[in-house]
Amino acid sequence: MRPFFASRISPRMTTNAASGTPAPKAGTPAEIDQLVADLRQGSRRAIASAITTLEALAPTASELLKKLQPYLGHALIIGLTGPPGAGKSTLVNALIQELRRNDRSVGVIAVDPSSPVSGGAILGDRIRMTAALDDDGVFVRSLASRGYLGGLSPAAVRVIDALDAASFDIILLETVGTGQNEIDVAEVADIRIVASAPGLGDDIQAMKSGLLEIADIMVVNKGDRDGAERTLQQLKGALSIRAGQVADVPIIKTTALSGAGVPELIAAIDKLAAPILSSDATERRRKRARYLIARAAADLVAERIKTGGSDLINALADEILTGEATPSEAAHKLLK
Ligand SMILES: Nc1nc2c(ncn2[C@@H]2O[C@H](COP(=O)(O)OP(=O)(O)OP(=O)(O)O)[C@@H](O)[C@H]2O)c(=O)[nH]1
Ligand SMILES: [Mg+2]
Repeated sequence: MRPFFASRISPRMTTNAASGTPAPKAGTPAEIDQLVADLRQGSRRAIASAITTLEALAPTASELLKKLQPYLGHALIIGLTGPPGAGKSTLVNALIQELRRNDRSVGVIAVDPSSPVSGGAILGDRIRMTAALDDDGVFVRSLASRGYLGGLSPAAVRVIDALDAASFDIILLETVGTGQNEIDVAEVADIRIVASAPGLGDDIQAMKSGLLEIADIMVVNKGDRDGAERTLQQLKGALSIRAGQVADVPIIKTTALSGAGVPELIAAIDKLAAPILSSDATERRRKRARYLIARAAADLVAERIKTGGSDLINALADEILTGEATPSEAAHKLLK
């Protein structure tokens, strides 16, 4: 059966640039236009160059980001998160292979803090083990987490736009969960998959920190391991009491190493994706944009306060000291 949203990607016009080949830097408005045009044609060089520009916050990043906007909204954005070592990268690899069998193109952004502790491996290494590098329907980029503890940095969010504008059908975001400083995967992904696995220590405990709350789909990976069934039953129990929600979150058992369960996982994704993809893409993007504005504003205010604050902030601080205002009232005044 054809997937209901088959790839719209036109045949790639250019040959693969060897990975790591520095693409020419787009600087002038005309060069940025050319970069966007090449990226739209599927040039890997252009995609790589755009991502580098956006990630490094090069001076032209803002201009590029603006010029990508008219081309956004095609991709289904899937967040894949879960504790270190659950097998997320291996699962990404298995998902890529299965999606490519269905002729769907995949862009991957992996925030890769892979520590020796977790037993995780750099995603790039895993992908290199596959044929993905020779495939124009796949683009993988690992981003350093840069102090964002395994979540998405603001740079990673910009990179999504480059992959979306390049018309990838699916964009997979691999992160290690959610933390304070991070752009919340839950806020930018259309579908959130939370992966777990037996043997991560305290099975369900490892899933705390709000991960259960954000899951649209749960995966119990390492299905070949003893204890997978037990982990699955525990998750079922935990999900059934998930606050205020009917427990209809599918739980899929996978063995990422062999690919077992991956077609079932994709079927679960497609089921959730159907209404999302037929909904208004502009509204989905608007929701994301609102969240990003809120984040940027919060970061800006935090930065201003850290660097000594403005007269207004200092005055508000004094209002708190004298009991004139609560912190929350002061925040309201600040945003007036
Ligand atoms: N037995 C078994 N091992 C697996 C499976 N999937 C992944 N692994 C192994 O689990 C270890 C961690 O896999 P990764 O895919 O790197 O895990 P990760 O969740 O991406 O790890 P981090 O990126 O560090 O958070 C590796 O040694 C994998 O080979 C599986 O289905 N079965
Ligand atoms: Mg990983």
